[in-house]
Amino acid sequence: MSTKEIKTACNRDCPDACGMIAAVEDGRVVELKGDPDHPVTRGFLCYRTNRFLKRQYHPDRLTAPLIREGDSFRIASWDEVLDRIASTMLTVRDESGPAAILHYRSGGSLGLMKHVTDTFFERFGPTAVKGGDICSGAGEAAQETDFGLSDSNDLSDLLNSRTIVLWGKNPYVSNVHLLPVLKEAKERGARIVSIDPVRHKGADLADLVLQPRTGGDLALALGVAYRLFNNVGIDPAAGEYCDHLPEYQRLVHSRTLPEWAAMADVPVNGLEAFAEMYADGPSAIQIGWGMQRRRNGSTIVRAVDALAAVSGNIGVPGGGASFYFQRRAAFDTSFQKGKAAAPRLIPEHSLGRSILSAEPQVRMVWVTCGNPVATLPDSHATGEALRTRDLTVVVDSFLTDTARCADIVLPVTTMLEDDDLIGAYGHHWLAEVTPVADAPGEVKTDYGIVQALAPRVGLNGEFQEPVRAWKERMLSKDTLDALPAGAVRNPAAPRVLFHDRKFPTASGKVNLLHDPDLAIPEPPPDFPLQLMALSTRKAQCAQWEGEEPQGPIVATVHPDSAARFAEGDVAVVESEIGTLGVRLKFDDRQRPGLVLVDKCGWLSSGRSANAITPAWETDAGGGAAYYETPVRIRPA
Ligand SMILES: Nc1nc2c(c(=O)[nH]1)N[C@H]1C(S)=C(S)[C@@H](COP(=O)(O)OP(=O)(O)OC[C@H]3O[C@@H](n4cnc5c(=O)[nH]c(N)nc54)[C@H](O)[C@@H]3O)O[C@H]1N2
Ligand SMILES: Nc1nc2c(c(=O)[nH]1)N[C@H]1C(S)=C(S)[C@@H](COP(=O)(O)OP(=O)(O)OC[C@H]3O[C@@H](n4cnc5c(=O)[nH]c(N)nc54)[C@H](O)[C@@H]3O)O[C@H]1N2
Ligand code: SF4
Ligand SMILES: [Mo]
Repeated sequence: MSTKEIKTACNRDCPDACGMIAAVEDGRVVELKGDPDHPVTRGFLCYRTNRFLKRQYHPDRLTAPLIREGDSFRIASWDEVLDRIASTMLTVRDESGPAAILHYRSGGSLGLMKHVTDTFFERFGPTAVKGGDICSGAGEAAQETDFGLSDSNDLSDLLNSRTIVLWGKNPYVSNVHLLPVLKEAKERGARIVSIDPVRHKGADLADLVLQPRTGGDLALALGVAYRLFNNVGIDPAAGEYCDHLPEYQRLVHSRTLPEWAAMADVPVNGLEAFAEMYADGPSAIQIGWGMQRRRNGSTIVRAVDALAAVSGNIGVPGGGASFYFQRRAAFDTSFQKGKAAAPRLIPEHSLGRSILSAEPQVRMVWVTCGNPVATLPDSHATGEALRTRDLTVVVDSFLTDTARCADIVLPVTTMLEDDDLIGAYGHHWLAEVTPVADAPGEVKTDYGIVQALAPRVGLNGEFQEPVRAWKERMLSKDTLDALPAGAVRNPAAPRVLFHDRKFPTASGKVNLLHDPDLAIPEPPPDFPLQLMALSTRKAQCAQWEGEEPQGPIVATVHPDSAARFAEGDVAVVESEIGTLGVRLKFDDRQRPGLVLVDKCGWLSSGRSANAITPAWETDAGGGAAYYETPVRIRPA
């Protein structure tokens, strides 16, 4: 049998947006490799996508629509499910208005064609959509407030840095294609600083490691700025491109350096060493996504931004405060208005409770590219909310925790069967997702589902166009024609962001943080520990490759945090909203006070940290303060 190699791209919720090469035999992918010609992928894939074929050809894959019958599902025809969905959509719109329908989309695929599903609900309603963003909302809000937008210097510009700060970022797990760039920068003499309350492998790369208390980064950033003001000095030109410099300076001097270090719970000489390395620039800060998932998360990112700005590290090669790459910047999605058009927004961080208490009622929910029962805070409330609507439709390729709460489950393609375009949030390259595998059974793409549903609810025309027409609407023809040969760098993306020191803020200058709430949230005395459910290299959020682990989830703690227990004990981690069975693992390199588990375990396997994670919001941007969950450990 002849094997064909076809280029495609990974569409998963990951900063790297890898170029892939699929070896295909008779419509079946037999091997997936990293594209050696993709400048960021460099020929390798991550742990989870190296094992994607297990998922692709898993016997549990959904291949036909399912409809609820009592406590279980039966297989149904597309006609039956689409007729039922269409009739509910029309009735609910008629009786209660389109705000009674919620279209919820998460990051199962970052493909641009997923915007067409949004557009379908916008044209039909507009319906309600999610408000805020649990993943990166707090950090994006911070950067938009400070700089007017959130974007980055070119990824390769890190090779111009003398100092690179991994501030709350674990590239070995969540951003593996940053590693070759960091290693090359090190070979060229750059020093790396890692700042993370959690000790992880990223520390192995670092010349300096600080483990501040969680949320203490605000004090740490202000302490470093203190040292700059009092020693080497800040950028003499900072006043020309920064607003609120005098107020910021007063803020920085409102505590002494030892006081800032104590607030952050780092040694004074550690803070000083960090400040010295940072001052010896150009210095680039890689702001991780983790530390903004806190109640003071947006303020932390604002403090880091301000430090980068006053030290002269914004708008220069080798500098920057990189939180995000504008992955949609090359695409024209003006055919939809998004949140601006929605009649109401249901906050994502508290989706379940917000649906349950919404007035007027949310009667129908459509979930696509997401598994919110496993991945949003307060799993039980999310499940109850979905189970108690007139109609809940879930579009997925597996019977996830969320799909189990649906009335109708629609089987959808995987990334190897989809036809789409992507940008990246970890670099500036664009790529095309090519259908390299035949879709099994009656599986459709998200767009195929919209195409079949549209005529049933009176929407025609644009939703009958071929995928290519949407792609042409979104991307210039030149770029589109170049993509089959491999990734293309977004021609409009900056090499050095803000190189002219002009910022799209109201005044055209950086808006320096100057009046923050300095309080660092503390756990209450009866729940003295903090649960942090963090990314694992073995899973993409709640998508485990191969088999999902079974048995109690492993909780890693400093031995002092579980003094009454022995390593390997089964215990119960308890928060104010629930309990989670765990197996304890001791690690004395971790900070006492933290309980570390893998994120997005399944509720149905008893491994969901989100079952005990309350729905707390970040200080801006509608993020979820996942990592602040106060807990205690008790015997099982
Ligand atoms: N293997 C794998 N890769 C993934 C994912 C996955 O599930 N698995 N998920 C993807 C997704 S959805 C996203 S959004 C991205 C980003 O995914 P994340 O895993 O969220 O990204 P990180 O930037 O590594 O942020 C996590 C780090 O933040 C640290 N952190 C938490 N609180 C604090 C704090 O208060 N201060 C400091 N300094 N650090 C703190 C944590 O200890 C951890 O090391 O990665 C994607 N990549
Ligand atoms: N406690 C805790 N919880 C967390 C986090 C944490 O750090 N701690 N991280 C959070 C973060 S950063 C994020 S981004 C969220 C992620 O939350 P989700 O986006 O809900 O995460 P996934 O488990 O990846 O769910 C995506 C689903 O989409 C499906 N899918 C894949 N491709 C397609 C497609 O083309 N079409 C359709 N319709 N479906 C598709 C997959 O099968 C999968 O079930 O989780 C969050 N949850
Ligand atoms: S999940 Fe991320 S690192 Fe893994 S193959 Fe996809 S884009 Fe690359
Ligand atoms: Mo995310």
